[in-house]
Amino acid sequence: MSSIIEDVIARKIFNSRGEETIEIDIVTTAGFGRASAPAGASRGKAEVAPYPKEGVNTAIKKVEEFIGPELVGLDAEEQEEIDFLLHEIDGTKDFGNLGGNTAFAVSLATAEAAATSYGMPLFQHLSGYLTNELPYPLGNVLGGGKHALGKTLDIQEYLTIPLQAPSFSDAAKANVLVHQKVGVYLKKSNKTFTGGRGDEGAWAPNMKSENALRIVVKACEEVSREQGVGCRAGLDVAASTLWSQKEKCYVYTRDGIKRDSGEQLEFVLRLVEDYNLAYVEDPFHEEDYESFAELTRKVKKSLICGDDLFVTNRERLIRGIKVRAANSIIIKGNQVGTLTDAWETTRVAKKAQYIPVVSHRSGETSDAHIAHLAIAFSCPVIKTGVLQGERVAKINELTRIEETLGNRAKMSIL
Ligand code: 2PG
Ligand code: MG
Repeated sequence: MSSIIEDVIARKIFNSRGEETIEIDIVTTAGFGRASAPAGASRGKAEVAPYPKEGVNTAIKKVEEFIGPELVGLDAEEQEEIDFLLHEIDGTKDFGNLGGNTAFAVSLATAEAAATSYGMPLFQHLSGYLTNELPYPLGNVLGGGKHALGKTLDIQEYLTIPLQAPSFSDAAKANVLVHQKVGVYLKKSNKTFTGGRGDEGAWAPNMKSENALRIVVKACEEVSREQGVGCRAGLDVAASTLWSQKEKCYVYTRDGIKRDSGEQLEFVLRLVEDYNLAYVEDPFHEEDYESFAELTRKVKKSLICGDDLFVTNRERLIRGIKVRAANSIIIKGNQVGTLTDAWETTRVAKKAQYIPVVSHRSGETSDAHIAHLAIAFSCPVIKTGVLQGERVAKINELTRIEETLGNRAKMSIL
């Protein structure tokens, strides 16, 4: 059998922020898989633990002492069994023992090792030969919050999505053009702008929330006119990072404004309407299911997406579905730990007609597997930045997949 696991190797590498992270190699009789874990800066409270509390070195030791010996001899094709085993070895509810990042890197490397054992691309190994739909790229062009230093924007991410792009490569190009135009406008409107960017390659100017949104929307409209790709703007408010539990309000430090829950709802709703936003992620803090539900009821043509709210966790999603909080969910494998967990949550989302959005994290490596996951999980949207090596690694992988699919390649229906 080509996919029997012969070796498991763990090492420490750096992510795009220079933080240590884990990389796993899985060697099978005829294949090889390598995967590394990303890292969040604005993490949801209910995410699994990223590493054992002693850090990455301990995670590596645990792979060598416990995971490797258990996996050697198993068939890498048995993804569910291996993911279940990772939970068993860990023995906690939140991967506190092994670390969710450790589990995720092992899980993903296993999937890739199985795919290469049979000479298949990862997305085809996971979902079969008929799979042919590419996601729309949702790209971060401007931002601040926890992803930038100093006096910058209160809202974490200003995004663009080209919803009428005829192909993935047209869509990717449109996002780059929006990023470029936003840079030109920022330079014009602010003489002191240095061209500084945040963790995900988005511009990080010192300006007020709504002024920034005007610039992004203008750039989206111009690129749409020039390229015919229907670019619309979106936001990741990452509102848990603005929420003050003590004051019971959202504190916009740069804007010098505080908003209680009702005011936050009005504010976000007005932005959606005035700027025709296609997408709003985490407009409320991670425990406010009610406000999510109220906003979702009031918007007609936008995705309201839960990231910190759901943390890719099936139970949290089910709680949200019951009250129709949000209509979309961010899928980040390392928030739950294994591919099987992430897929299970995606499946529940699809059944409830929530749009799953496979996503990068602010600290990334050049690992491009989420490109394959977006297709395999048939996610109509992938959130993965526009510029910088670790972001374009995913975009470029999707361009290659589009080429491989040839005439069969289609953009998703959204
Ligand atoms: C987010 C992500 C990625 P982080 O909030 O959606 O953009 O940020 O990885 O820091 O959680
Ligand atoms: Mg987010």
